[in-house]
Amino acid sequence: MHKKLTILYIVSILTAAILITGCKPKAVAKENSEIQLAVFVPGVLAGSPTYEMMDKGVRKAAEEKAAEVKTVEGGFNQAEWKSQIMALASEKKYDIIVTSNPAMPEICREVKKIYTDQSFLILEGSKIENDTVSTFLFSHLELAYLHGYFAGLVTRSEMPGANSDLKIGLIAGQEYPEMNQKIRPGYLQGLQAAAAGAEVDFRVIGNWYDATKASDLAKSMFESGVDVILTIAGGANQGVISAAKEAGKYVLWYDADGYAIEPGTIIGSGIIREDIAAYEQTQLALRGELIEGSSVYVGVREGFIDFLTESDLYKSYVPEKVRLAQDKVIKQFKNGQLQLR
Ligand code: RBF
Repeated sequence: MHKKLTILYIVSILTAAILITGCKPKAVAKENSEIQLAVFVPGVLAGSPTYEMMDKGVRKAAEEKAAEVKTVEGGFNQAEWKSQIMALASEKKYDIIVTSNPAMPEICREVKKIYTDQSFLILEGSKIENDTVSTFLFSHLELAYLHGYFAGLVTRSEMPGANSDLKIGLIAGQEYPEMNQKIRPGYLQGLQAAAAGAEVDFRVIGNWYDATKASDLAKSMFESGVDVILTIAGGANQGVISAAKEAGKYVLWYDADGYAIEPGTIIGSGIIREDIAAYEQTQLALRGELIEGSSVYVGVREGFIDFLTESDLYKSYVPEKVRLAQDKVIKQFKNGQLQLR
């Protein structure tokens, strides 16, 4: 009798466990040939390397499993993104919709309230409690710190484009929480570590495509004593490059290898490995192992963020003294001595 009760007890616990875990459906659990994935680009692919990396990563994982991918460019009218995501979800055929930028989690959560079976993965997205969408976030504090530190070394240096003012610039497409709470503070913190008392001139374009406005802003910044600008403005970055080239000043490229775009003008480049994040998370989804509401937060130490120092162009335009100092701080992030989250 006692034994029977124990068995009953174990069976009921197991049933409860199955029911509880069963409540958290996994993203994908089908035959590979039936799997269809969607990538939603909140903007356009051209000129925004992180979006291109996302698409590339999803496609690589999909190819390995013969799954299909549909990529939709949402364009620059942000008011349309929600209805575009809603339209994708209403098709009820995409096992997961992958997208990227800090504004997307909220939009996807709202759509998820209506299409409850639709799974989402949002790169560059922050989690909330009891989340219904999966997010993958990179430490912008760390990447911006590395740029700020490098810009501090440059503005203090004897490089041909550097003047005696300790002033650096940051141009953003838009102001958004990640920009104001992570990128700007990280950039300033890095700058102060390399050049105490130096200033950041921060300007906002108001969109992610207006290269003419970006160029005007950059010109006025250079005229006011800025010698190096970090530009985070998608397609509008081109305007910053042309202004810098004309003025003999410098540009930092934030999140993808930019050295070859304008050698000698783009003298520093960071990278966010959004392709690897997209690839690995899509692989998880394709195996049915991406748990809804999961979140990941990574930085330099985990290998998803870096400042690129191996390029010959970097080596030829940046003096050794500056490179050695930059190497030191990168190493501190890599070995965990420095960590900003
Ligand atoms: N970054 C881009 O490179 N291109 C874009 O079109 C773009 N659009 C954005 C729209 C919104 C609403 C927000 C919040 C951010 C956008 N970003 C864009 C910034 C992007 O998510 C990321 O922070 C930066 O590209 C730096 O990696």
